Amino acid sequence: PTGSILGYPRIGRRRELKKAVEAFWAGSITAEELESRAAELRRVTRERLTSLGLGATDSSIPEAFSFYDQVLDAAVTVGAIPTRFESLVAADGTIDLAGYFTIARGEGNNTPAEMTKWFDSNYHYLVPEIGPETRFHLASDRLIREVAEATTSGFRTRPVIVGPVTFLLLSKASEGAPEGYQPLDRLDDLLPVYAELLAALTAVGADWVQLDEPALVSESIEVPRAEVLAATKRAYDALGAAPVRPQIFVAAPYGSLDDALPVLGETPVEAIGLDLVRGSLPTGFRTEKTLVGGVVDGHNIWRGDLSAAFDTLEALRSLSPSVAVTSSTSLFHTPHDVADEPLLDERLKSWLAFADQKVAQIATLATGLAEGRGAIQGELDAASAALADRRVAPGVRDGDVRARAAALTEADFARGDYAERLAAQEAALHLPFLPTTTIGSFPQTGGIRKARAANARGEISENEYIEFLKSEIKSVVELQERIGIDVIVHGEPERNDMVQYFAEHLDGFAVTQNGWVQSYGSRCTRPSILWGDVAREAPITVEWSAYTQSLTDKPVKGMLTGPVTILAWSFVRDDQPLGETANQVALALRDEIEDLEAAGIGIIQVDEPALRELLPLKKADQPAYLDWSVRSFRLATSGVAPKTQIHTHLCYSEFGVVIDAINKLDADVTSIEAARSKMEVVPDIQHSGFARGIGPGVYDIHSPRVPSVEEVTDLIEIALGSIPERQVWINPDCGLKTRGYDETVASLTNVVAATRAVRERVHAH
Ligand code: THG
Ligand code: ZN
Repeated sequence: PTGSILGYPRIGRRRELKKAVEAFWAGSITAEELESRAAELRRVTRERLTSLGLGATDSSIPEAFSFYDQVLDAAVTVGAIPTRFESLVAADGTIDLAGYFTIARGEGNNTPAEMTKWFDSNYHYLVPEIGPETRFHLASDRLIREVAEATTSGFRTRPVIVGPVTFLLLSKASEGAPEGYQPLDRLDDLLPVYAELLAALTAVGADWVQLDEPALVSESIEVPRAEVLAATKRAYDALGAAPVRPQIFVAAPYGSLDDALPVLGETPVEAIGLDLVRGSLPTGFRTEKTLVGGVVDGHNIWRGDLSAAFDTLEALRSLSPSVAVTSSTSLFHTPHDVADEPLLDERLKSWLAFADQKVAQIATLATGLAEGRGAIQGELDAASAALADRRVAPGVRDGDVRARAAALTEADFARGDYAERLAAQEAALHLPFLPTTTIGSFPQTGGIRKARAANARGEISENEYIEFLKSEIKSVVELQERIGIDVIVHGEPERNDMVQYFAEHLDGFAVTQNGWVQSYGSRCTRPSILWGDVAREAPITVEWSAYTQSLTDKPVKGMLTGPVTILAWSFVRDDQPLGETANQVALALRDEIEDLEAAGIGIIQVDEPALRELLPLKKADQPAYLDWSVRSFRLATSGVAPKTQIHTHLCYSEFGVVIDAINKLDADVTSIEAARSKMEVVPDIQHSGFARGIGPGVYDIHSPRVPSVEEVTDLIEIALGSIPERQVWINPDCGLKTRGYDETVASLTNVVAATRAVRERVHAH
């Protein structure tokens, strides 16, 4: 093939897959019905990709469907089923659709597979568990059936599966595995299963197979590089020697292959995919293999510089006589189609490319490769014109915003001495020992969602909606007072999403109607588009917080989303360094914080759950990232008086690498996720010399389980075991928006009871 993509959104233009999967979970459709809706989606996708210019029969179209997650698919394909789910495996070694979902979602006491971030994206995969007991075998013929389905309907598609090296590098050792055991130790047992799969794919008509090996570009892998490279060589020598197989295309999205490229070059694989958006053109490497240049960014929504992309492909020709074009990553990080956004500004739309537009761009570049630049000059010029228009369009560069950023000095990034702040805050807030609070959101009930939708449709007036939200806030405040929480929140009933809400209220952002992307499983988000200079026209949250404070004598905590998280969960302009954009968002937040303070709000939380998420995969890039991200948070928060207490919240575990950065945020109080890991992070925090307030979560909000008073007491005591008493705050792991009211009330009641018990125990000494 001369033009291809590494993958395509699986969820469907109107989230058809999400709806079908959730209907199956709810028991309202059968497995057969789910299968037939999925087959229909795959059929529509193949037709669509053909109409956008990919070859129907030349293996250009990836066969990359998944019901839930591609890593879980690979695990189920090779029979890597965690022992606790063994009962789901049929006598013939296979697992059905219901069993597949059970691994993803858990059942009773069997916890689901752990979920974690897929490279530096906002997608989350399920972590396979591999131990000496794992019995690799070809346990699912799903991929084989999908290729056969395509062949039967007149297509010749290219099956896609996570490659064996990445599969094992992303796995964790199973619970019973001996000390020092590494999943990669099992490579030689795994490869025959991949070889068997390759033979079966050949039998149903696959000419090519795509093996995704993104782990080869990442330096966040704990296995020593030399072992990774040796495994890569062994794996692809072995698969290359498989007696019956399609041609092998190894794709390496999310960065540059560096020293893994020559290693792959010495194996028998036929094609290598390079991410030439994140990575640059390799030097000193030549090959006869096909080099597939990933020059169209699969990870953002910009139309980009098509002419430069074509230049890169032409330069790639000096490395190999055979060059093809693809996306830098799978397109599943982008929404389906700009044409599905009738409400979006036409000028903005002309700068955008969602998945379908990117496919068309790739088809254009493929034509250019085959017929020369002249054949596509019109398209290249049109893309350049859109780019030029973007540079000069109103709002992209705002003189006032830029002047303000240019005038910043170091003083704008620093608060005063912490001891002084602490004394002022204690005098102002009068909080008890071990203060209790929540992370901010309360359950988003059906009633809240219905009212929001009715308001959006104009069925209830703005006034009625505001009154409704106020009554929600009032009942959430009363509830917290009844339970005995010390620092009160308003519960965020007015917010759909903690990023989109701010995007809707700031200049420089646009929001989409149908721009869904998969976050994990059936869950999707609609990232906002940050296209221009960011400014705040008017206060956003101040009225809600001030109203809340009018209802209670206890301190109310104002709730904002931090600059890094707003960037991480949006599609961000690519025409200036992220750090500059982050500072613009920070300045808008700084104004909001100043207004909250002036309205009498003495505690303000600025959430940064995504601080870890944007951390670059290459170690050399990490210090610069940590520097601008920390600075943007400090710019947002350092304008307040010493007596105003700044909180932050982080989740999604794995704090180790960023713990020093968390410290540098200089927040007065930091709440983190800790309950799920039984306070595992607490000693790390202590060793890092963290000297300010810290609230390790004592209630795992990811599960509907209500923790007992004893359980919470134990967790608090563990925290007190390594953190000085005066620093400790008591809070849940995360916001409560996904929980129901019954479990929330029961859990918070137990949290407060446990806190009181520990307070008494400590005071008795
Ligand atoms: N907001 C945004 N991005 C995020 C999160 C977020 N990325 C990381 C993390 N949180 C992902 N977690 C979730 C959790 C729940 C949902 C999506 C991502 C979710 N989505 C609804 C769904 O798919 O049904 C749709 C929500 C909506 O209607 O807006 O439940 O919190 N930006
Ligand atoms: Zn959280």
